[in-house]
Amino acid sequence: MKATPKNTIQHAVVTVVLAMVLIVPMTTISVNAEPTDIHLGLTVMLEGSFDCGVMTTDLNTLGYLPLQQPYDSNPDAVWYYTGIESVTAIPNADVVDWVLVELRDAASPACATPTTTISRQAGFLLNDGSIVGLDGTSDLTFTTTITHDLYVVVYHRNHLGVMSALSLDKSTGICTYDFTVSEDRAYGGSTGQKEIIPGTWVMFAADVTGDGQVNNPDKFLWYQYAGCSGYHACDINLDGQVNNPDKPSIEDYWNFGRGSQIPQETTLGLKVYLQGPFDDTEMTTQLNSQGFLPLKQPFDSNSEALWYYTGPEYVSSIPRTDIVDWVLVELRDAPEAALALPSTIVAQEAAFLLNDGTVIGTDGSSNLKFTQTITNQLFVCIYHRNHVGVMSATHVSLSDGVFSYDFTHSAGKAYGGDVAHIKLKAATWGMFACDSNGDGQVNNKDNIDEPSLFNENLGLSGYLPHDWNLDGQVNNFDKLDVRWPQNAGKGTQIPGYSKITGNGDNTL
Ligand SMILES: [Ca+2]
Ligand SMILES: [Ca+2]
Ligand SMILES: [Ca+2]
Ligand SMILES: [Ca+2]
Repeated sequence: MKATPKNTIQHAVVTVVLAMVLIVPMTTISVNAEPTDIHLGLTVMLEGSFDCGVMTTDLNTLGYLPLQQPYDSNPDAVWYYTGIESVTAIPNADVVDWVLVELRDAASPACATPTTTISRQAGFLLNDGSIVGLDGTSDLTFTTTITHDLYVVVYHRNHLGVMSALSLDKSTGICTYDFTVSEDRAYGGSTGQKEIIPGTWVMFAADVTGDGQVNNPDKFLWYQYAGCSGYHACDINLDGQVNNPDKPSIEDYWNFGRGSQIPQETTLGLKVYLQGPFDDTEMTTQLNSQGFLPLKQPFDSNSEALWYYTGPEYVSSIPRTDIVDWVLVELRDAPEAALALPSTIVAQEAAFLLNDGTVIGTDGSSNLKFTQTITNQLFVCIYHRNHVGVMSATHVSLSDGVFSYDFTHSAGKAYGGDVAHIKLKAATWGMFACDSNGDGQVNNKDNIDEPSLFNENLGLSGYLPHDWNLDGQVNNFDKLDVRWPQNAGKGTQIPGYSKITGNGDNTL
């Protein structure tokens, strides 16, 4: 996967949240539009520094705690945060360490993915487990608007973060939540946090790399820095030294293999049809059955095409028989459709299109996932190498944890309406075929003007730009049936790529 310069869509479970303040796509508008103060009374415990019901404060007494929040130290960490919280002195002798608190606004915990994050703030963890603000005593306070339900995430720089399994009661403006009293307080239950003594639950130690997993890279890093002292990610028990007391937590018999249960991905549920292979109820899979589908994504084949993309998506074999072809999915982040210009692209990924129109990842089973922060609204573009690309007419909204969009069931589902895609049959719409050169327009350049002339390809078989119906051959079925005369003059309506069409250069 890859890869616009800005970001990626990922299948990986471990991801990075990039923005300091994240805004949920405003799919619904709250009746409580005015921001309000939310006082958080949170309690968590860290496994590393846990000692007889409280936590040690060695980093504090040794003078190792930094005066500025440390979550900007590792851009690859799940908790990477560039906030400017700082103090002139550590305000309280009971401070254990800095923690990062994140608010997510979602209809359910499963939906509370990174895109639902609305605010973050660094604070201090005291030895009794309470989290306080920079003055060392008062509750952490956020001023924000909650549209759905409020979930809270707590990160520590070398422990696995936790998210509340329950939404916080915000009716009084004071939200208390104690993670330590039951496994069910953390999302993921006993895989989300650890019972350290009977009845007390703590955050799992030893994610020294900050990637949300405890595994070999943590162990390797620890051995690399063994013997160091100070404020160090590898000092798992927070005693100021990377020393033997840290070791059990990175050995196989302790937290090895654990991973954060905080929802980290957002799923895309997309449906689109291609006109060429559409066969009354679904699309044909003849390129697949004849073995013509390439194992590497094909969108690097034409640097002049609108869909030119050099990502590394590759499969060792085509994972299922109902795959029609590769498509390229692109995410744009803009306040409205008309402003979703190429400069708003935040991610691209090549994927497989199934014969029922479903878009899936290269693993052959999962929906596409992405971890981008959408600060405005999410718009989705879909490209095919010889069909005309489409963009969602409206922003894509989150439902049950999935950003779902179906381009197929009405003219208005593609931006631009009935000139953006074609009616295949009643209440069924698909992408225009015949854009052989990928410039977003169907005209003579796709047919008789280009060096790769249709007629010169006539009779060839394989994975070919002029095989508009995707049956594996360039033949008169592509040219002589309704598609070419019907589509000549059509062009993509994707913002930034649309042009005036019907310029007289469109006839056979
Ligand atoms: Ca790790
Ligand atoms: Ca230590
Ligand atoms: Ca074209
Ligand atoms: Ca054909």
